[in-house]
Amino acid sequence: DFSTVENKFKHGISPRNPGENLILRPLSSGDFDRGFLQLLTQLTSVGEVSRAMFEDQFNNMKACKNTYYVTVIEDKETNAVIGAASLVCEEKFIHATGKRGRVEDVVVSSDYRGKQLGKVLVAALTFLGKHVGCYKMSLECSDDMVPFYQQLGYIREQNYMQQRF
Ligand code: 16G
Repeated sequence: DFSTVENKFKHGISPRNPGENLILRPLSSGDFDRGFLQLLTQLTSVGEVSRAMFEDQFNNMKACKNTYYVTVIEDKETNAVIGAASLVCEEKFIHATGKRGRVEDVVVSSDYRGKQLGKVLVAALTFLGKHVGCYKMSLECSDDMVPFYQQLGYIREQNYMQQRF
């Protein structure tokens, strides 16, 4: 029931109806051939990922019950994956053995920007996180993306720290 998030969109767009010929659905193993990895290169470095590596990782994630909700938008006309984002649910001891939800790897193909598709992806995953019982949702983003996430209910808080290897 996406009705609670549907008022955030213009022109009748919503997670249920992302646009003409577009569908929002979970990642499938066949998305290797629909340009899923090529799409991710628009976000960051993907590296050399063979079909076997992709399938292994797909199965690893699937084996982690209720943890990885990798979601894509497919253009049914071209059979291409043109948007993607993941909800990752992290199990905790705190918050009465609660779950923390993270929005990760949000990307919309350059040809499809300005159609509210990022919003569709993040709103759907935020809704899903709440629905599966996450006590909070969080994400990391660049300064220029702050207003985008604010409109979806995210509040800037604390510091993001990292160390790279
Ligand atoms: C952004 C992404 C994060 C992704 C990272 C990749 C969102 C909300 N944030 O921070 O999920 O993993 O970029 O960049 O999509 P990296 O390759 O520098 O880690």
